[in-house]
Amino acid sequence: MDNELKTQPHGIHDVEIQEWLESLDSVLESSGPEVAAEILERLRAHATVNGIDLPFSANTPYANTIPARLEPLFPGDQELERRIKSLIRWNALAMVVRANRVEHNIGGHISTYASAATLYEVGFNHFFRARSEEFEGDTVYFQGHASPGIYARAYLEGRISAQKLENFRRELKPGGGLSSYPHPWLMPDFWEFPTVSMGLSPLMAIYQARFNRYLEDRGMKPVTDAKVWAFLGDGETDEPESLGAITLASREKLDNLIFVVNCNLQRLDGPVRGNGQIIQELESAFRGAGWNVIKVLWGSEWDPILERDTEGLLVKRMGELVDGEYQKLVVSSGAYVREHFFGSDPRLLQLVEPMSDESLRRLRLGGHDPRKVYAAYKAAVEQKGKPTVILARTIKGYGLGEAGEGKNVTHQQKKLNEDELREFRSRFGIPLNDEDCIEVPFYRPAEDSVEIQYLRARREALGGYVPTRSIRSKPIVADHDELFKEFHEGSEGREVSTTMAFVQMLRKMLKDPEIGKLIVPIVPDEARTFGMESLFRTVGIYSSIGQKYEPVDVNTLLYYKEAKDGQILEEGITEAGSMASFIAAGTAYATHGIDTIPFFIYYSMFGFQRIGDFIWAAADMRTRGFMLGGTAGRTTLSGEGLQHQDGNSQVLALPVPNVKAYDPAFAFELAVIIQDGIRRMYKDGESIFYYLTVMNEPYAMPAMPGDVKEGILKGMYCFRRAANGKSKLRAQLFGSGAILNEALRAQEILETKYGVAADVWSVTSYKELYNDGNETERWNRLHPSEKPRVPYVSQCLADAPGALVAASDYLKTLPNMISKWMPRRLASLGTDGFGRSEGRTSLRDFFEVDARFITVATLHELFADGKLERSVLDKAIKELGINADKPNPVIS
Ligand SMILES: Cc1ncc(C[n+]2csc(CCOP(=O)(O)OP(=O)(O)O)c2C)c(N)n1
Ligand SMILES: [Mg+2]
Repeated sequence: MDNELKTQPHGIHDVEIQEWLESLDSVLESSGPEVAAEILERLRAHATVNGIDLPFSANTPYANTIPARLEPLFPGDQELERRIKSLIRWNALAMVVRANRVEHNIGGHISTYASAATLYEVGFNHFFRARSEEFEGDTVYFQGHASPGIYARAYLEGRISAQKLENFRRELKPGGGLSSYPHPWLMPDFWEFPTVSMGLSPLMAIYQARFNRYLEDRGMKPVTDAKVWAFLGDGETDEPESLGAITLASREKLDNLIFVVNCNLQRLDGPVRGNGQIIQELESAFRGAGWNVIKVLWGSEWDPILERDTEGLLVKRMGELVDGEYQKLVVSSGAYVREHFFGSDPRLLQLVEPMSDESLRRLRLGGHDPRKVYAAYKAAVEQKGKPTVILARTIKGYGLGEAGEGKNVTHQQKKLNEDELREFRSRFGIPLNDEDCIEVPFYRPAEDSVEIQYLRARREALGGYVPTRSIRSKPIVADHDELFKEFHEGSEGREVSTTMAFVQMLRKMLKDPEIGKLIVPIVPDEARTFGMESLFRTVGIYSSIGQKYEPVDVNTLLYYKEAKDGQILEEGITEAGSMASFIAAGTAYATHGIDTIPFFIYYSMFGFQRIGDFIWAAADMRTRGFMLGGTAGRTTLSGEGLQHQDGNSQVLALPVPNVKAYDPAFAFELAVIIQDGIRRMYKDGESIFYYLTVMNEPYAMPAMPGDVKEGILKGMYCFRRAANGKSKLRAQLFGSGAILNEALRAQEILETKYGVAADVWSVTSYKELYNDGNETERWNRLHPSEKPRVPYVSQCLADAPGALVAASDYLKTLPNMISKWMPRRLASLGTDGFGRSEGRTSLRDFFEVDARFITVATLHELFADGKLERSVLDKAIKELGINADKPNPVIS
């Protein structure tokens, strides 16, 4: 009776709503969910036609996506799995607490894994398949801060020793330790993917899943049902990279991709969305992007209450609270939950009347309930045609109780007092007495215990241990001399740019019987800029669905050809996405046992500067391949101005230890570097990758002047000696990239006008020279009683007379950093400062790196050494038309 009288807003009687709900229930029962969905869809269309303005919402109610009645049976031994998980929880906590007892503030995280333990354990026991000879295996990106839990599991699995665990975050201790986070560079047999710089792994996982499809569609690996799993934090989703590529995943129908977002509603400082609901926000973003979204919000204890709630009041109430309120409930008593959550409506209170306060406090969340998590994972791996995201609600610091559960400070909690340790021990049933427990020892049951036996059996059934990294590809064999020889000859006067020369090399490599198939050209919507459009037709642009349209330029020779077995990854305007493809292709030697050779060519300013952190991750991951910064050089790229003209990237490449950075001037230099790079990476298996700047300024490519290969690779060689080596006035000019031509012109001016005989050196890599110099110095310092070694730069210049002048299209710091190994003072010219929209000639005047400025710098050095009259210098400045009072390009 009561109900009938109640009204909702707008004067609707509850009974009216009840009738609609009941008729839907009966359709559901008699005809099933598909028919019910169809009716609702028709109803929605009918409403729209009749002018009803239905608010758009991509959200579903704040409830589990999979209702209890559709849950599959849990296939494992739940109690045993709980015990194993508890041991892992304990050891994960122990390694952080112990590490911080030994060394105050060494860091580590407890609460992230504490919240995610069930999400991982269900995966480890039932889903993550290992890589093997027969099966490529699943790919798992672990949340970086959850690493203690992953180590603790590997300890139980017998893969990591107690000593290593003891040395968590103390990698330099005898016997080694464990890196703070997943770093393949530091633990190359264990970790595969660096994930701790947040936002990188979701994007990398998407492109990894797409690259797996690319390999299948090109017939390079068998079609399998292997999955890519990415575990993320809910706070992490605020990084633009996290959601930045989710539409690619749905567009490409990547049903081999599963995101698991650990929604503990907290990040480092506090709630992710105190005043909102992060789960609903993510649901609408992912659903809007076409993903399958599975929410795992409530644990099994809620099911009977939900069942009693025939009016949908509880689900409605669940959707009313903001995250800040939910967080408060986590840290509150059962009585508080009753009053503040259920107390909003007497009918809700009635639903939980028979339950004690304690049982209200113990109502679990979905992400802590293995049955709910299993159901979600099973649905995710069975999903067809779409990627899946699982939004699992958890509690940050779960199980830490007073020590941090659900508290704002929990992210950084690293120490527990004695009571807190005992409490944690009791809660998870760790068999340690009160005394032992406060020492926080690692605990591993005997090898023949049921726990260890079960854990091993589960992993055996899933093919082995995860994570494991191993190199599975076979080295390539040929040396490809024939392929590259043509480029040693020069262009016979024809003017070409190094970019054009590169594209020619690429075309030849694509035809090579050994490496042709392995090449993966990657472009972020820039192929035409680099003159690569001819490749569209010859090798095709990869498209998982081929080409459903007739391209507008089909009648031309170089039409835009998309194909299912296309080789080019034309990524569109996303340097980050392209880099993620580069990483996937450049690590396929480990993930797939396939030696794909990526060539990623892009606008050089948008590489190291824009996506530096992805490049750092690529380095950590031991990625192999070639990055080509096209349209490079602050003065060589004319017209484009301040945001395009790159004088930075050769400097920004310095900190990445395993990047070989070269600024070649000529086609033969490029050929030598690429050929050697292929040998080092794909034959000798070195964990290096290359950064090559290529330019768009056309000039005649000379032939290789003798055998200078070694010099090219080491970083410098003498390209053209002075005609008159006996001259009194001598100089050494160092040029790189397109600026080498300015040095060559300066050589002529100096000789013809001022009687200075200059040798010209091509400096292909300041980075190589710098590393060599430092390494030599270091060796000498540590081996004082041995014959000192001589840096390569010093060797080259041992007998080189005269003034020293360097010019490059990058910052002056590049030449300056090797000057200390030169026999005398060095004058450096470079392009420090903001670019300008101008032509090359004006730009080189503006930045003072052209032949005239090189000439003046040389004359000035000779004057400073007392070898030249000041009047000659003064005259030269005038003669060469240099404005001595022009603004300083660095700050103008
Ligand atoms: C790019 C980046 N910025 C900042 C950090 C520092 N940081 C580490 S963990 C963390 C909070 C993580 O919150 P969330 O993603 O919700 O993960 P949770 O620990 O809650 O599971 C922050 C800010 C980082 N690791 N990476
Ligand atoms: Mg979080």
